[in-house]
Amino acid sequence: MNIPDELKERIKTAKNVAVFTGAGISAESGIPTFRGKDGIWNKFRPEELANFDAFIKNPELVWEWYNHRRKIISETKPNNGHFAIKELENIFDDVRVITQNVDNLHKRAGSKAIYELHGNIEKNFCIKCKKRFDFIELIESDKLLKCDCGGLIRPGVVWFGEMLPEKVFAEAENFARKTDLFFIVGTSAVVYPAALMPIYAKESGSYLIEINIEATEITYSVHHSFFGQSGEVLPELLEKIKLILTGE
Ligand code: BV8
Ligand code: ZN
Repeated sequence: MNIPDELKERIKTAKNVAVFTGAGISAESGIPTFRGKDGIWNKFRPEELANFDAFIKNPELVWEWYNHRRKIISETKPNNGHFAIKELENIFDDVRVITQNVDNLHKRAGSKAIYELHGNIEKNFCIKCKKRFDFIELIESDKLLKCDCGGLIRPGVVWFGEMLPEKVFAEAENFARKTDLFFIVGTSAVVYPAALMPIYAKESGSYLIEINIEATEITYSVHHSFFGQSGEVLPELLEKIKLILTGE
């Protein structure tokens, strides 16, 4: 793996590091991506399921789809890419994950600072009284669940057409603007406003590093891309960073 000289210099002085992730980082854990060839969207289109109207029109189908995804997630575990990101915390002063993923794998890998821009599939709430129903053992109950107020219980994820959690977004943006290094891992960078994060970082002088199996919408605007599986590239990059910092 070749590290450009400018990146070597940036690594030596970096303090604040963000890792912006998408579905691709969880692919090697066995969770299908959204738009890849085995993407979950291939069977359904976002417009069909990941939006509030679809849930009101056909709550059983949408609930079943999320339960299906929860089942997949419950059988997976973080991969070497997630663990390498966690390990960055031992190298740089302030490392934070800004994720679009709802699968909880960064938390299970031990990352301490995570901004979940699109919510979390294990969180649920009543659409009427907003009561939270986190970590229900939903997997047994394929059937739709109702709150004691009679309202439908929905997944605590951000659907298309919905606002992202304002405080989380603002804090993630604020940190992105303070970073020295900004990693972009396993995302097609087509979903907004999350895809603004790398732009905020670049505007503020951060060095952008993409890790993906192929070129994406963001490739033309990053400083350097490493093409390969994130579960392989990230651990290798971590070792290189350690060597650079020990002067070898
Ligand atoms: C909002 C939670 C408005 C739910 C998700 C036209 C143009 C621009 C924008 C829009 C538009 N029309 C509508 C919009 C807005 C829309 C949007 O951006 N649409 C896109 C599709 C065009 N955005 C919204 O609706 C957002 N809300 O705008 O609200 C508003 C404003 C004011 C007031 C009220 C409302 C809400 C967006 C959030 C949607 N929710 N998820 C759920 O999960 O079910 S989005 C969903 O996509 C996931 O969160 C996912 O993470 C995210 C992004 O996808 P990726 O993570 O990038 O995944 P993808 O499969 O695309 O790519 C995987 C990548 O990994 C690929 O590049 C692949 O090469 C790579 N890869 C694969 N394997 C590996 C790998 N890389 C490395 N290693 C590997 N092994
Ligand atoms: Zn309720």
